[in-house]
Amino acid sequence: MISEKLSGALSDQANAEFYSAYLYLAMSAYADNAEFKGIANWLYVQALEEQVHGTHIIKHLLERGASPVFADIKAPQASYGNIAEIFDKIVAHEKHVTGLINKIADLALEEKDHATYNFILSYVSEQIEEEASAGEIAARVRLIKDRPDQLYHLDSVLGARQFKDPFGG
Ligand code: OFO
Repeated sequence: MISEKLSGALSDQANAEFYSAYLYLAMSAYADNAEFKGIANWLYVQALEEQVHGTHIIKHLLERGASPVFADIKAPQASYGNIAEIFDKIVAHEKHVTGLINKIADLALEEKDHATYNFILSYVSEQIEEEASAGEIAARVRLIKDRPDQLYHLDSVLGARQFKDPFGG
């Protein structure tokens, strides 16, 4: 049986994942309205992935006989100065999420809950990818700063992203 402390931490993490989904959706709406439809697509696909991250945690809690807690999801920032600001914020946000995941891994180890430790490791790996892809796009956006033609090229590249289940389900 999973401890109340660990189950609470996982419920909080599910909430953080759904907040991430909401944040990416708000960013996607901003990009869409600014006519960066490809970037809007990339962000929308990311929002879908975040929903899977959150749902997967809820399912894990149920499998372990725990009751997930469904708390309020705070409103995300909806307005941005430009595309560079969006990707810089994403990099900072994903680093923050990595910190949250690592704390859960620490707690699972401390409690010798190997099932939760094993479960959370997939999120540890996922965060490596999340930070890397956001960091790569942020760096490219910074490089092409004053060249709208290049930004539109990046927009069409990011428009090709398609949703795929991050856990391969
Ligand atoms: Fe769920 O990884 Fe991003 O936030």
